[in-house]
Amino acid sequence: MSENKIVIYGHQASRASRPYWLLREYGKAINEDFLEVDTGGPVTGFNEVRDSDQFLKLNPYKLIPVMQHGDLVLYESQAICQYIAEYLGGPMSGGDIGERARINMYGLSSVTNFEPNFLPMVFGSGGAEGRAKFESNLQQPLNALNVELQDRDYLVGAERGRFTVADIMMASTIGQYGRAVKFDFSPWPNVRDWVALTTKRPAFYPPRGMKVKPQN
Ligand SMILES: N[C@@H](CCC(=O)N[C@@H](CS)C(=O)NCC(=O)O)C(=O)O
Repeated sequence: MSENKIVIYGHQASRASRPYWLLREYGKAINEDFLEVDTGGPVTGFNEVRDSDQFLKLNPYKLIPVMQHGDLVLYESQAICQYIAEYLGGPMSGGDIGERARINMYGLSSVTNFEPNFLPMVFGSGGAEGRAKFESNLQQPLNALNVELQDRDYLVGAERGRFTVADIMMASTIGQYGRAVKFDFSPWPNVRDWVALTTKRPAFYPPRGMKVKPQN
């Protein structure tokens, strides 16, 4: 990496987990290769960092994650993931304009087709009735993804595909939240297999000792 380390504002128990997962896939170590600024998170409670003038200058929307790399500042977790993959390159990034476009498509699909129904289940929104509604809303997108995955292991790349940042962006909602709520993927066997393949990767898990709760 350049002398300017990538700095991520955000906690592992937040959407910042997406760029952290990607950085671990690249073998990058926290504090050695990139920096985490612990803002707290929606599960653990936010700390004072997000209210600071410094943070609000970076992201007036006051949301995490935020990435700073030299003079570049980005918010939106999927845009941050795509920048990091472009910056670090290799097979996890798009090899040509078509692959880059498909990666962008999956970044958007993740947060439009899937997140609005998976994330509220994590928070138990609407109780049993809410859960039934979110599950019902997910039928069609999961049918579609099951078709897309019928001849491939990964979302982007020739033939059966290769693991890319697109899988991270999609599995961050479908796989991570789906597993958290014990979602039954069995009606969609191709999705079920892809969720298993992506979320069993060692880099999916924060390393032992990494902060997942605010420190007192
Ligand atoms: N679309 C944004 C969503 C960002 C977002 O809502 N982040 C949450 C934490 S995961 C947050 O900062 N919430 C604080 C709040 O709503 O006040 C992204 O993917 O980065």
